[in-house]
Amino acid sequence: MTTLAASPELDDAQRNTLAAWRKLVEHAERGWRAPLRLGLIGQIGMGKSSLIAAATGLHIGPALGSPRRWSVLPVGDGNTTLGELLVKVEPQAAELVLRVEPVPAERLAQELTFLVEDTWRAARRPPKEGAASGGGGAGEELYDLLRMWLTGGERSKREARELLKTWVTAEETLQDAVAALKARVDLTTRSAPYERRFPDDEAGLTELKSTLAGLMKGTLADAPAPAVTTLSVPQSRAGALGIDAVIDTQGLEPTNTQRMLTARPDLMGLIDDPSVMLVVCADYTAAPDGVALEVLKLLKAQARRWEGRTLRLLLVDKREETTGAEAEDHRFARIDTCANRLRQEELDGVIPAERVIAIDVRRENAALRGALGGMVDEERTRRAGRLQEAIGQAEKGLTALLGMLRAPPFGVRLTCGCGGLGRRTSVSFVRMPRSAPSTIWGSTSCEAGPGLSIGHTSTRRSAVVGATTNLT
Ligand SMILES: Nc1nc2c(ncn2[C@@H]2O[C@H](COP(=O)(O)OP(=O)(O)OP(=O)(O)O)[C@@H](O)[C@H]2O)c(=O)[nH]1
Ligand SMILES: [Mg+2]
Repeated sequence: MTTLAASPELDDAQRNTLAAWRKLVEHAERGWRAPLRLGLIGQIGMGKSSLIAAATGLHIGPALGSPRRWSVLPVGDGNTTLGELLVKVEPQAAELVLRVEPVPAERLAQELTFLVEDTWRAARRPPKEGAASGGGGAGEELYDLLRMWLTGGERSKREARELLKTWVTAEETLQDAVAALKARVDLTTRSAPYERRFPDDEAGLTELKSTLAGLMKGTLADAPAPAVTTLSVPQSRAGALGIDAVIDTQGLEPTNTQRMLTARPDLMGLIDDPSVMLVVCADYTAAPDGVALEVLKLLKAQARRWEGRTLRLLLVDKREETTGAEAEDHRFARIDTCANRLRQEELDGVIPAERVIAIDVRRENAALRGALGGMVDEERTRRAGRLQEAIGQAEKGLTALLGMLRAPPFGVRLTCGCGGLGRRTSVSFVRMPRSAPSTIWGSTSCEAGPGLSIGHTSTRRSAVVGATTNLT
């Protein structure tokens, strides 16, 4: 196969131009192929984990009534999810696989030192100065985990704190206190990767539920502090959502939101990545709450770069009664009020009213799946649009080039996406004999004038790019 760039008829400038077009199509093709990932962001205790558990089939029995009963993902009063939790949908998998990427040992040691220092100093300060310890934010939950480990398993956080204070203040110097506490934690185990498999049935789910709960609370023997927890779920369980992965995040405190948000690389990573579909979960009665507003403002600041992001603002409806005409009217009014507020904040460009939705996960699983399915369709269309645009530009470029060369003795074929899902994408402009057949690799190719054939193939979802324009 001779590439067009290697043709002797072309000069260097023309070759460089070709390379630039190829890059453009390659980039769009990579975007097209990128896994369909959905991230949930919101204040602590808003209902992110419950929603994900319902949507991905991670429930024991039907996902009806209180999520605390059926959700396999840890659900609680807030501060429940620790680190990032990734639910991956695996087409071929037959069992549930839990993998934990730990918080690195150095960071654990550092946190432990901070914790001891805070406790030691606080215990020695006069009471009026003795404000609450802990750095707040993302580190706060790690502190709680460390407290649990140091003081032993199932104790309450308050009890754990008291016990820790007793041990720490028993030491003469701060240095001794740090050394004594470090000796109590097996940092090697607590920072080693962890993996477990569970059968994909009710018993397996029940076991997984308690394992995950123990992991997040720090009571699971020999398990690390989780930085990223990955849960692989068979496609048959997750159903036909079409999503490759759903990302659950650690909730944000409602105070100091802007600072907390920008200090969280995991959340900023999701916000900055235009290929991630986003659901911002907000409080039903207060939406758009502080966290939602800050996330939307950040997205607005990027709007020029990432136009048309696939995004929803989801009001988690936790009212006692969410069925019946009255409850329904209330919901419409609430969404309306929320949309008005977004307009006042000039955020309706980022999230128009029709993308504000409300769901009560206790009884609206079908609506939830419908909403997520709609996001997937929207994202696919958006990506296809980008790819088509890039192909269109490359085609125009090729036409111009062939015009410059005047009656070249060859034809051109544009191929891309032949690498297969997850493999390297190749985009090339191939020099073809003039007599080459007009249809190459199936229905997505088309004849484009005498000797010129522009073909595009994508092994996946090829129909969407079938509308390659004819260049005659
Ligand atoms: N009524 C009702 N309650 C819900 C819904 N979603 C979640 N809850 C309850 O809200 C509480 C918090 O839910 P989680 O799923 O733990 O919330 P989260 O956002 O993951 O919380 P963190 O991980 O702590 O940030 C739990 O008591 C759930 O039972 C919902 O749609 N309706
Ligand atoms: Mg959670």
